[in-house]
Amino acid sequence: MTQRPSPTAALEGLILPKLEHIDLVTVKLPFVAPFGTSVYTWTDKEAMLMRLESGGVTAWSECVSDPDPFYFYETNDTARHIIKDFLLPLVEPGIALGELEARFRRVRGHGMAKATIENGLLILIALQGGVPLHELLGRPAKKIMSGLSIGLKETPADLVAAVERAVAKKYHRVKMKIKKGQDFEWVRAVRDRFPDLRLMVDANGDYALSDIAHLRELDAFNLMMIEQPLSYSDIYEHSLLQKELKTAICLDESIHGLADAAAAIALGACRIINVKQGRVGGLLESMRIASFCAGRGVDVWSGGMDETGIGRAVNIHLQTAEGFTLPGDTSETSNYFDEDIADPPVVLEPDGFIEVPGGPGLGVTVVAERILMRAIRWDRLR
Ligand code: OSB
Ligand code: MG
Repeated sequence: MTQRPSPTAALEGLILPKLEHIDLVTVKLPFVAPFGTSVYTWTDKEAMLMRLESGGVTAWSECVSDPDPFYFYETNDTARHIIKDFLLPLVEPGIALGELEARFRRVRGHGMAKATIENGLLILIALQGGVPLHELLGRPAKKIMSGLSIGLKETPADLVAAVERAVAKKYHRVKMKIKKGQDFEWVRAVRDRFPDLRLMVDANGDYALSDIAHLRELDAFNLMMIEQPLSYSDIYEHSLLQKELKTAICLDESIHGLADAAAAIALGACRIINVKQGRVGGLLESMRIASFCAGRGVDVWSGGMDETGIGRAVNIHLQTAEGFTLPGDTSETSNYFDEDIADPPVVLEPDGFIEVPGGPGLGVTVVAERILMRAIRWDRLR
C-alpha cells in the first residue's frame, strides 16, 4: 500500500496561544420533540460549552457528551472533571498542538473531553488568523450533504409522516432508529412508501449475535447500512455478523479512535464508519480516520450528537475533509430547536445541500444573551 500524506501534519505544528480565561458553561435547550433511541429518550439538550479568551478574541467549543452515560460512557460531569483536573493543566502556551495531543494520550479515553479543548483551540487559532476553520484544516469550502436521523416514533404512520417531511426537504438520506420489536414492520412501512429512498437504520447496540436470523431479514430492504447492530463495545462479533449480512454494517459506538477503525476494517467488522469528532477525541483524529478509510475504500460519514449550533458547525467544517464520502447526521437546526444559541441556523438549500458558514472560525455567532438565558451552570476555570 502506498504511503499517503498525513492529513494532520501541518495542524500538529500549530502553536498554542496564551489563554487568559477558560470557562465551562452548561446550557439546557428544549428539543422541539423528544428524541427516542433504543437506549434512551432525550427531551432536551444539556450541552457543556467551553469558552476560551485570548488576546481579545473569544472562541466557543462544545463538548458532545450528554448528562447521562446511556449512549457513551462520558457525561458532562466526567468531562468537566477530566478537563479541569487532568487536561487543562497540560495546556501550555507556545507548545505545538501535536505535543498537546501527545500529552493528552496519557489520559486514557475521555475523547469527548479532549475534543472540547482541541476543537476550541483550533477555532481560536482560526479566529485569530482570520480564516474559516475548514481553511485552517487545509480544506476548501464545499457543499455538505445532509442527512436526517429520525428517532423512534409512536406508530409506523408517525414515522412515515416524518420521512415524508424529510423527503420534501430533499435530505440526501434518511436514518431511522430501530430497536428489538420495532424494526422489520417499521422499515417495511417506510420502504413501501419510498422504494428508492436512500434509507438506513441505527440500532444503538440493541441486538445480540443470536438475533442473526432476524437481522438477516433486513437485507430485503436495500438499506444503505445498519448502524451499530450489536454491543456498543464490540468489534469482533460484528465481523461475524457482517459475513452473514448482505447489508453493510456501520460502526458508531465501537470506534473510539484510529486504532479501533483499523481493527474493525482488518476484521471485516464493518464496511462503513460513523465518525463523531467528539467520540474519537477531536478533529485531528477524525481526519486521520477518514483519510485511513479513504485509502482502503471504506466509506465514512459524520455522525451527530444533537449538537447546538456550535458543535453542528464543527461537524460541517469537518466534512470538508478527505474521506467523508456519505451524507452524515447533519440536519437543519429547526429539527432540534426553536431557537439555537448560535446564528445563523443551519438550513438546507433547495437541493438538500448545506453551505459551510463563511467567515473566520466556525463562521457562526454565539449570541451572549441566549447563553445567559439558557445557562444552568457556569464554571470559570482560569
Ligand atoms: O447513535 O447516532 C447516534 C444522537 C444522540 C446519540 C446517538 C446518536 C444520535 C443520533 C442523532 O442519531 C444525530 C443527530 O441528529 O445529531
Ligand atoms: Mg449511531
